[in-house]
Amino acid sequence: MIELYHNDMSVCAQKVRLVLAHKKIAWKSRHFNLRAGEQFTPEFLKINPKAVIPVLVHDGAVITESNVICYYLDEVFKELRLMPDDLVDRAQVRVWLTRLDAGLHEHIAVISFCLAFRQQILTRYATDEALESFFKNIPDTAREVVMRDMVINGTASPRLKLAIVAYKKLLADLATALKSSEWIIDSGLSLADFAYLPYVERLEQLQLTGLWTDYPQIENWLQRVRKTSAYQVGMQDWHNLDYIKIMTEADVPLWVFD
Ligand SMILES: N[C@@H](CCC(=O)N[C@@H](CS)C(=O)NCC(=O)O)C(=O)O
Repeated sequence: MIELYHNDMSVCAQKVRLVLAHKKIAWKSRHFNLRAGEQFTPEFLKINPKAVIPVLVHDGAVITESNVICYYLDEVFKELRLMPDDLVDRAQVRVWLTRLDAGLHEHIAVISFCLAFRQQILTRYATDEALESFFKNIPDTAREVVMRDMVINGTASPRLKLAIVAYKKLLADLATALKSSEWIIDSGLSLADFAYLPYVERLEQLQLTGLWTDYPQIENWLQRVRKTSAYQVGMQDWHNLDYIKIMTEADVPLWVFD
């Protein structure tokens, strides 16, 4: 049996659900409300001491890290492979996915919080005391420090500048990859497309499509990947309209598009 601990709008959970959907694998949902802190329960900490989702449990074996989960699923369920046959192409897929772990994943959280979700937290914890106790309740000091910066400084956070620079570079590189190819890897639809779709869609939800107006091939790719049934089942069916609404009201400073 496959169980997935996940969240409807978490980008790295979306990535795993896309792979499950593409391969038509049946799975049992263990959905967590991250804002309510369900990832910090003692039961879940036994499953993943890092207190993050997604986590896949396959016949009792616990697999963490969304990229690792995707590779695992592609190796165990060999139908409808998402890793290319060619070894060089396969290495390229790994390079793209590694790039998410090497900063882009953290950067998308910074962009999301600084532009949109901080408002949700400021509204929910409306007094100084309530906000302070929200920060103090984050069990990991590193996460607490980042959360304080994003919520308090918002669009003035230096972390936001770094994140935007990193995404501009990513979009330029994606545009180059997609210039003469329908998919990120020339040989066809691969894990790279499903890994990046949630991140590019998140930028779109945060009103940042202006970052790729010079790259029509990115918009074309976005529409192309969204036509897959995996998108419908793995992402669209899980869209949380309340969260999307918060993102459509994102407070995007003009310097982002400079
Ligand atoms: N490198 C990890 C990152 C996992 C991660 O950051 N998950 C986020 C959701 S996208 C999470 O669980 N956050 C919990 C929290 O914010 O407390 C992966 O790719 O699985």
